[in-house]
Amino acid sequence: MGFLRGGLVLFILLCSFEKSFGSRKTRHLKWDVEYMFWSPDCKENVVMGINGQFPGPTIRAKAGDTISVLLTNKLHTEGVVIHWHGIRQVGTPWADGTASISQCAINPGETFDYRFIVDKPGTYFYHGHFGMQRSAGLYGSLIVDVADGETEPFHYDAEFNMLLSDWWHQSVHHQEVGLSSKPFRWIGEPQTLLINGRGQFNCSLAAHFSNTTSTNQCNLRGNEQCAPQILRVLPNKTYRLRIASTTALASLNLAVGGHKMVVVEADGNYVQPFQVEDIDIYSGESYSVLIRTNQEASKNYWISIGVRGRRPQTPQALTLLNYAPTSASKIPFSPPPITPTWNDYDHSKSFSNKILALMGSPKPPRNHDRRIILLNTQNLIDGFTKWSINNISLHLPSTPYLGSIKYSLKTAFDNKSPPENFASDYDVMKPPVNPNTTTGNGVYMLPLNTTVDVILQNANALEVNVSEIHPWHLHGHDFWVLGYGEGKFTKEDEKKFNLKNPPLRNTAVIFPFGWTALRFVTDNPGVWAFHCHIEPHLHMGMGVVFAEGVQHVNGIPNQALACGLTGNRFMKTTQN
Ligand SMILES: *[C@@H]1O[C@H](CO)[C@@H](O)[C@H](O)[C@H]1NC(C)=O
Ligand SMILES: *[C@@H]1O[C@H](CO)[C@@H](O)[C@H](O)[C@H]1NC(C)=O
Ligand SMILES: *[C@@H]1O[C@H](CO)[C@@H](O)[C@H](O)[C@H]1NC(C)=O
Ligand SMILES: *[C@@H]1O[C@H](CO)[C@@H](O)[C@H](O)[C@H]1NC(C)=O
Ligand SMILES: *[C@@H]1O[C@H](CO)[C@@H](O)[C@H](O)[C@H]1NC(C)=O
Ligand SMILES: *[C@@H]1O[C@H](CO)[C@@H](O)[C@H](O)[C@H]1NC(C)=O
Ligand SMILES: *[C@@H]1O[C@H](CO)[C@@H](O)[C@H](O)[C@H]1NC(C)=O
Ligand SMILES: [Cu+2]
Repeated sequence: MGFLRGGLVLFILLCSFEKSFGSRKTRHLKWDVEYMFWSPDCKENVVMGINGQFPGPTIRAKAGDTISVLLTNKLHTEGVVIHWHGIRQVGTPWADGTASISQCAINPGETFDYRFIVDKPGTYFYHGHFGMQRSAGLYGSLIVDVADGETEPFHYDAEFNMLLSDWWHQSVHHQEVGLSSKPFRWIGEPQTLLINGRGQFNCSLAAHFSNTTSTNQCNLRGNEQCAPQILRVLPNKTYRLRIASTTALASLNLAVGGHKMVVVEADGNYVQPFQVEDIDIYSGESYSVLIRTNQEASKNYWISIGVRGRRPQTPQALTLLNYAPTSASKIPFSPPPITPTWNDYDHSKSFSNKILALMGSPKPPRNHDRRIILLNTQNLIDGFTKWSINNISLHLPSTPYLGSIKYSLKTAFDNKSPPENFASDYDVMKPPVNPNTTTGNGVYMLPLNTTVDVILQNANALEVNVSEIHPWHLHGHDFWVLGYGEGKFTKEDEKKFNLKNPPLRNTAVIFPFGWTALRFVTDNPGVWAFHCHIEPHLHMGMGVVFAEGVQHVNGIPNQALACGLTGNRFMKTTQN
């Protein structure tokens, strides 16, 4: 009797457990990272692949799931880490995958268990975050569906995933040496733009529409590594395109010939739906757009991606929207959509300003506790070209901050707090009067439960009348984008902040000679990188580090600490 009753209670407990947590899974993955031959753009090269794939495998999970990636470094001579871009890592800051910040790089032959919860549905991706390994091809998609029983606030019949990147023929090692040489050698524009790791160099899928005889028509059978993935659709349906950009450099614009797009998600957050002909997407961003297949089904349509914000020297990336039952080999009747002029910033700003939070999204606190103004400048150190933030070019320490701050290892990095503003007489419209700057690795220490405003202030680079686009990405958080403006930010500009429905994002761009205002609340103990997502810019020092309530972080795995000064400490404690 007692046994039966006990059994019944256990049964009821199990049922209720199933109900609340039953759908939450741990998804176990085993990955090997290695260099391999691949032909991303029909020209064979060396890429950094995962389990023999490029791009790496797509992770698909449901909100609330735990992801466990047992990552083994099969590179022979360098460390590796992987960052899960857009995942906030609440409670697991050591799994953020930033070398020198959240963990020690994983040495050749070693394995690290990245274990974290994906708490929010959305379109995300992952990528290397050590040296310039993202440029070497270490990336893939991470898609989080709504939890069982939940629904998205929009309807669609099916979806496609489009991970966008840019590709150079020169090796990443060659690129890194060039960037850190005197005089500096710029990497130049990419040879090819890739969609899901596929592009075509020295031939065009749409050569017929070109008036130059130098453009060859691609001659692909369809099974090549560089053959485009065609989006096969049925008429009169709604498709969700999940678009993410992990480019090293290029700002992109995407359009679907003959079809309008309705933007519904940005960086894993729902936005108020709005319709556009094309979207701009910067490195580090993601969007979901809906398209309706309401065009003539007897034709195919181009999907085209082109470069913005820099004088383009890279052909458009193309693929086809193929309506069943039309043959995919049928060339569309009109040329691919034309990318808006590279320096038509009004077009870009108009798009950015349309992005607003969906009704019911969390609203920002009305006031800030602290305001950090970050001036972005291009500089020189002993003749080496750098990027700096408030006159400091970030040079990461050998001991990761998470461990060194947790264990108060004061000699691990510069304890002086970096500047929170810049000289009021600095003219952002002119090249720096004195271009000289210094390297540093100080940290902005942020107490918990603080509302922080960050004003990103763009400026003139070293060359007269040149100011570049920088997409800034924050780890560990989404921030509200309160506004964009021209010239130097002033106290007056604060009145124009959008506190009503600013979008939550993890990446926001600063336009040339402009500023962007962000707000976030320090509610996630950890050490978080905040940096320009352009790979060579970060490599040249364009980033800062925020430390947030690190004393509340418990359970850092020893493996994340096994280098630098924390490495010594870890060895001592295990010997005792
Ligand atoms: C481009 O393709 C043409 C024709 O297929 C070939 O002759 C030429 O060598 C190629 N150029 C490069 C740079 O690969
Ligand atoms: C090719 O030339 C025709 C006629 O001059 C022009 O209408 C068309 O826009 C051109 N196409 C491209 C891709 O330049
Ligand atoms: C799609 O819908 C349109 C209008 O609703 C209709 O005219 C057309 O026949 C439909 N096409 C197909 C293939 O169902
Ligand atoms: C900048 O540093 C260089 C040495 O790297 C020096 O020659 C130059 O005078 C400095 N410029 C200024 C304006 O201080
Ligand atoms: C950066 O540092 C140099 C050298 O100390 C100084 O002359 C210059 O004014 C500083 N620039 C800014 C933007 O603060
Ligand atoms: C955070 O700070 C606000 C006011 O600054 C206070 O009302 C609130 O209780 C604090 N929350 C926590 C969790 O400490
Ligand atoms: C920079 O821009 C200003 C204003 O548009 C112009 O007067 C000046 O000639 C430009 N200078 C150079 C070097 O291009
Ligand atoms: Cu940048």
